[in-house]
Amino acid sequence: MISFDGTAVTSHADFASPPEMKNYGESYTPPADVLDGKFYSSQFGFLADGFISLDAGTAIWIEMTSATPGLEVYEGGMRMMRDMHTYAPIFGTDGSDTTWKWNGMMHHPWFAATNPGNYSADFNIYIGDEITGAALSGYVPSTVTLEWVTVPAPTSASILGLGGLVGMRRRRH
Ligand SMILES: [Cu+2]
Repeated sequence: MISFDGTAVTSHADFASPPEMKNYGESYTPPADVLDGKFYSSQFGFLADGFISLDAGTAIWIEMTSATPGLEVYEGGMRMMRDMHTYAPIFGTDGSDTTWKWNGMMHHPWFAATNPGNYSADFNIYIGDEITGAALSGYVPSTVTLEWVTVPAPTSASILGLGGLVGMRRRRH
């Protein structure tokens, strides 16, 4: 949840326990195939907490300032609009910029990792030049930390509950 009062950015993450990054052992059609063979989660999303009014020429930028090695991030969007997700690497993944301009819309990035473990990432959310992302003086940034835990690839027995079997048959026919 991100808010801005004209001077200060504030942010907070609501989670009782770190969400799970799961490896479903599936293959996806490009560009979503960046998640193949990985643990991943899109549970966290950047969301405006109330109305945000920005000064002309400024934007809200989100920088990943540090993260557990091996954590990857890909551009997502609204969870219901998966077809619109670019899956482009962001926040330093694959040499991408560590900063990312947020357009104020709900955005669930895809957080992924190849190796099991506990992951966390620290973000600095600040007001910057809308073109360059350079931080602007006179504004107060906010930091937030997100965490995940990986869970093992489910066995075929646990994936295929009765509902799963029915779903698969329908898709095949
Ligand atoms: Cu959402």
